[in-house]
Amino acid sequence: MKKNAQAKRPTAVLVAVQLPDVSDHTVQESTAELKRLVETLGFDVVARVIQKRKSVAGATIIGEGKLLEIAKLTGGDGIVKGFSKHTSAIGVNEDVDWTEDDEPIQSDRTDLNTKASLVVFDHELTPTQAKNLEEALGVQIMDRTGVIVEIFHRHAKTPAAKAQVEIARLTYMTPRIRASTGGDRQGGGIGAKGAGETQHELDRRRIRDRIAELKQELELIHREEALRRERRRSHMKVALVGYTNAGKSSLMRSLTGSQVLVADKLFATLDTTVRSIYPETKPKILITDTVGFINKLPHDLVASFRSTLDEAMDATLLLLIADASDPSVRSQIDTTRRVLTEIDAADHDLILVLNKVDLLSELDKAMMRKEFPDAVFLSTRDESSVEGLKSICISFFERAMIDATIEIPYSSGAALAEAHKSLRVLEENHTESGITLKVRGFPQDVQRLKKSHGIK
Ligand SMILES: Nc1nc2c(ncn2[C@@H]2O[C@H](COP(=O)(O)OP(=O)(O)OP(=O)(O)O)[C@@H](O)[C@H]2O)c(=O)[nH]1
Ligand SMILES: [Mg+2]
Repeated sequence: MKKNAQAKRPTAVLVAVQLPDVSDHTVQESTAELKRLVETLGFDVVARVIQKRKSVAGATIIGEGKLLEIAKLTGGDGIVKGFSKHTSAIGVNEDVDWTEDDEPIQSDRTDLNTKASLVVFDHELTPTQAKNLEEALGVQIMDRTGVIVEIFHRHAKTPAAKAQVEIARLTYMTPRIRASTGGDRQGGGIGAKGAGETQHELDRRRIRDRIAELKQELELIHREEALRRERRRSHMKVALVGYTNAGKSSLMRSLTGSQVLVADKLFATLDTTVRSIYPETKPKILITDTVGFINKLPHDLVASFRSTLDEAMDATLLLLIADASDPSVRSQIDTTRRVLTEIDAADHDLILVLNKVDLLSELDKAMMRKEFPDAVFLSTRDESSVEGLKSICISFFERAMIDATIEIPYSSGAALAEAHKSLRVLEENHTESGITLKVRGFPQDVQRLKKSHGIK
């Protein structure tokens, strides 16, 4: 039953160009990740094509021979119409090195009778390249960015995430409108102007207006979020950051007992969730789950998700979660650190958490412990290891706390309520003039309480 359902999944072919400065390992890692991205979109990947070339310029990115080979998998004729006649018009880069390596296509499935309905390139395609490839291969063409944008589009749940993704999607689509509409008007010739041109302009203006509208909507949402953040202002905030699928949401579940979405998909989480650690501590430790990172994350998406990450940047402590069982764990950690630098969070206190150790052999575990002596090793499926991490977080905050004595007059009920909220009250003594509290908390919180209520 299940097998049948799987057989019905549409199929896709992956294509990557290996540039001279890119190692075999990197290109394998990148296409393996692209495979997971494409699978997240619901496709079975049936073949992987890697071609060594000097550049990704040129009308079709890959050489003519390889294009013909791929066309056999998709049912296309492998020919870009008008290719020889209009080379300059369709943007062939004359300097391209057409030398092809003759490695056969790596097929992930022996049965290639069904034609693939999608070809995905591990590079950003120019609109013209995408159009040429679509013509030659006769099926839908996507690039890495397009795949990620589509996954984000499908997974966005909250109004903020939806608006952010829509902006990224429209920004991605705008330059591509002309190329695809142009394809429908082949008779008019490439670059011809006329009624169609006005339509493009109209479409583009509509998109620009829609983007402006969405940005306004987002602005409002962000203001509300900033207010909410302000209300729960706390120095005991921990943000879970890391590569997509590392297990951030699973850890969020085990640390807080909340039911956030966990899924074996890339970019399952697009919305920031904040919950307090369970059982609750005094003051409360808040945990934030965030959107995952990925290598080569398109710039527009990074920009649109920056605001989502504000919540994380607001945290005092970052837990960098990485999947210890993934062969590319090192580059995942590097990517995460790089993104943290980009969003000015590189100097936050950070603990490296290597997750999914249940999938490691004893030998691998020992080797990784040697390589990452400061990391916390755990499995979100092992309660005791999660408890260990919880204690590490609690003692991290305890170290920064001080003990203080505060005298609150009976007239200041608000101050008493705030003390109970933001500090740990160790002792409460009622005297003639008021209440004397012995508290433990962050120096900043003690100061703020005293200052805002004018008390000693
Ligand atoms: N074997 C094993 N699998 C785990 C562990 N922790 C999480 N997983 C699985 O890893 C997959 C991804 O988990 P998530 O918690 O959704 O990962 P995430 O980091 O939130 O991913 P995104 O939201 O996509 O960025 C799920 O299938 C989890 O069940 C673990 O300790 N061991
Ligand atoms: Mg998640």
